[in-house]
Amino acid sequence: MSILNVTRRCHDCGVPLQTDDPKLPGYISPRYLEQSGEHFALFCDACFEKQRFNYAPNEPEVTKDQLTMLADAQASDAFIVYVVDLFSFESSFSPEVNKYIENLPVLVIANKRDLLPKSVSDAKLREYVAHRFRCARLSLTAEDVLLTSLSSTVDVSDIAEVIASKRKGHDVYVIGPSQSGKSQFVNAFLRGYTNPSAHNAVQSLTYPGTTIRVLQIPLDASSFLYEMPGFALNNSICGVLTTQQWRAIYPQETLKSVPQTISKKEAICFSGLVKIELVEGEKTSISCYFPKSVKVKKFRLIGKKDPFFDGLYKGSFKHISDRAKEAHDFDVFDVVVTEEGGRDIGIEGLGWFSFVGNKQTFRIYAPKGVSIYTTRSKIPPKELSKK
Ligand SMILES: Nc1nc2c(ncn2[C@@H]2O[C@H](COP(=O)(O)OP(=O)(O)OP(=O)(O)O)[C@@H](O)[C@H]2O)c(=O)[nH]1
Ligand SMILES: [Mg+2]
Repeated sequence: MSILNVTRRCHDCGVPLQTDDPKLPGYISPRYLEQSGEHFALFCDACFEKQRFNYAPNEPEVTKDQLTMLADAQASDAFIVYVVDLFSFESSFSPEVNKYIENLPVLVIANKRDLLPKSVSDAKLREYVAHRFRCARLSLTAEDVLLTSLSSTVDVSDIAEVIASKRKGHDVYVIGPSQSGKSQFVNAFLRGYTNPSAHNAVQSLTYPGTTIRVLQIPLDASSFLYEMPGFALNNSICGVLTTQQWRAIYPQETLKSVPQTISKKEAICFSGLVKIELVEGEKTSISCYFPKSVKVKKFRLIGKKDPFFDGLYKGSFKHISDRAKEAHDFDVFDVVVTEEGGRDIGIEGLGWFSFVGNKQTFRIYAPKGVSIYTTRSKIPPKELSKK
């Protein structure tokens, strides 16, 4: 009786897979073949190289219910209180959301100021935040941004006054990404609140036309403040970690800059989550702003050896995502720096590094789906602030 052997083929190009000769079509590293179950789709190394370059950072997912709320906000000329987490918010904008609020008055609460060093001035941070909002096509100035470090005792009566004077009798919608501090703000607001209406003081209601529960606080006889559920963190590092891992990584104290240098043929890893390389440009000093628990480690790249992916394979990093364990679980972005001055490259939800722009090309490996961003420096590099 003859034996039927099923030949496995590349899921992309269809060429039969082989592990003998890397120079011939269909070559796949033996370890991928060993690890894969019978029903896994496999790619030859050549196709895999191609498909792991991804140039379109993800946007946060917004639900239909959230858009229903925003449509009401738009229709009623509401006042928007947009709460962001100063540690990381740069890729948290959704064009869908912004379409609804672009013509509404917006006050930004840039929260968690305590996580950023005191050495950077409030004025610079406010301008930085306004700039990021303008990049997202919301035309704000530094005047529209307030910095806060919210806690269970902080007094927000000055912010309540700003809102009262700017909302012109209209409803207020408190919106923003998950975990940015919206509830913390609303709780602080409630500490100085007296009900000016005949409505219930605070009510958790199913928002009309949706299935989401929302806090409603009367502001006068006919207008309310609504706290909207946060926008998803699906494009943040949080999206590829378990809740426990995310809690363990998230910064608990003010970030400190870790100085490093990077040259060609070197790679810097941020735990087992992100790797950066310098593809073009001179040796560059970088300041790394990552939570303390994220270990910053430099490797030399020798030949075809890649200590980052080898380390993931051997499980030798402290933080590894179950969703980013192998090379094909990572997106690769090449950031070509054309601007001069202080620049940042950040990984949403994990941290960023800053440097002086000098025509470098950085290659960033981040778990698939996690957004990276490049922008002017949130905290100007030391070399520039001395000048
Ligand atoms: N370090 C620091 N932590 C803060 C600050 N404000 C809020 N937090 C913490 O951030 C986390 C999220 O705060 P919440 O107020 O629940 O955030 P939220 O925007 O309501 O989040 P969702 O309900 O998920 O959309 C909590 O653990 C807070 O204790 C702040 O100013 N500094
Ligand atoms: Mg909340």
